[in-house]
Order: sequence, then structure tokens, then C-alpha cells
Amino acid sequence: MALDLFNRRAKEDHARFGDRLPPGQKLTDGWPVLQYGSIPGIDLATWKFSLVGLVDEEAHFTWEEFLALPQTTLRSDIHCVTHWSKFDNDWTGVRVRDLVERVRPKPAARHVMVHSFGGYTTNVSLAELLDDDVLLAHQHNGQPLTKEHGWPLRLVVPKLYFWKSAKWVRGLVFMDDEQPGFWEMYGYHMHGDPWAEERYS
Ligand SMILES: Nc1nc2c(c(=O)[nH]1)N[C@H]1C(S)=C(S)[C@@H](COP(=O)(O)O)O[C@H]1N2
Ligand SMILES: [Mo]
Repeated sequence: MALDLFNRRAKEDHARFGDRLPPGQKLTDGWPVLQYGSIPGIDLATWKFSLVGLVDEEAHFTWEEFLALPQTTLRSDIHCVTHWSKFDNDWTGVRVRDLVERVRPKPAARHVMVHSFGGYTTNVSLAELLDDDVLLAHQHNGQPLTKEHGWPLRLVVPKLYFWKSAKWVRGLVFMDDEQPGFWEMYGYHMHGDPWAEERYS
């Protein structure tokens, strides 16, 4: 789309949704697929989700164990750093907060590296992962995630740009210091608040 057309549409969207649409964003009806590299092959029979690092007690879940955890459905908006936003996404899964309670992070743990199958990583502060609206989701709008959107499980961090919402997640590593994940190493912002337009650093 030509830049002037994009800018005009962004302006129109802001006139309609200003309080809900962060600066520089434009609404999309569809759902773009964005990732670095290809979709990793995952087998639910051997799938495992792990919480390790600076914790009192590591935790590992098989797929069946994960589905047996208390499940929640939460509605939130997506804001991608590439300027599209998508409102009203119903995500079903497990609150990260509930899992973190089980492992009891050590007092020094302030940051988390999110790891995905295929090697993608992204960093999020522990405090922000504990927000009410942060989910490890396996359904979107009542349907299992499709492979391209992160099947079987993805992180959803609604208050941050969508690159923090890692697809195909396999675990969280609790750390004391802040380290950059994949895109953060290539210049994306360490934090990524869409309302402050923390796109690049
Ligand atoms: N594992 C993994 N997760 C990822 C990415 C990736 O390359 N690998 N890309 C991120 C980026 S940059 C975006 S914008 C969103 C896109 O999610 P979607 O394809 O479901 O729209 O996934 C994020 N999660
Ligand atoms: Mo992105």
C-alpha cells in the first residue's frame, strides 16, 4: 500500500478509534502472519513447557498436564510494530501468573527470556508477565491456534507490541538481568510499549 494511502487510512482510523488505537497504528480486518523463518515442526506427544532459571522449583508440563491447568478466556487487542492492530481477540489458555506462582521465582529474578521451538526468543520483565491479561494461549476466538499463528501454544502480552507474544512457546527462563531476545538484538525496543511507540531503540 502506498505510504500516503496508509497515512490517510491511519488518520481515519484514529478519528474513529483514537482512545483505543495507539499512535501510528491502523486497524486490520484480517490477521497477518509474521515470523522470522519457518514454522517449527512440533509433536504434542513429546511437547513440553518448562519454567526454569532463577526459581525455587522448576516446572515442566506435558500437553495433557498443561490442558488440565485452570483455563481462562480473555479479550484483548493486538498491536504489531509493523503498524497494524487487530481489536477484540478472545484468547483461551493459562495465565502466566498462575504458573509463576508454582515455581516461586527467587527475589533476584526480574526478567524472563521467552523461548520458542525453532529458536526465537524475546525478553519481558517479570512484573509485566504477571499482569492479569497475560496468557499462554492455545485458542483464538474459540478455535485451536493454527500452525502459522503459533500452534499449539503462544504467549499473549496485550500491553506490548506483538513481537513479544512469542509463537510456538516452549518455556520461560527467569533471569536477574535484562537481556535482549531475537528482535531486540536487531534493534527492536527492549520494552515495546505501543502507547509510547517504543518500536526501535
Ligand atoms: N516463535 C516466534 N514467535 C513470534 C515471531 C517469530 O518470528 N517467531 N514473530 C513475532 C512477531 S514480529 C509478530 S508481529 C507476531 C506475529 O504473530 P501472528 O503471525 O500470529 O500475527 O509473532 C511474534 N512471535
Ligand atoms: Mo512483528
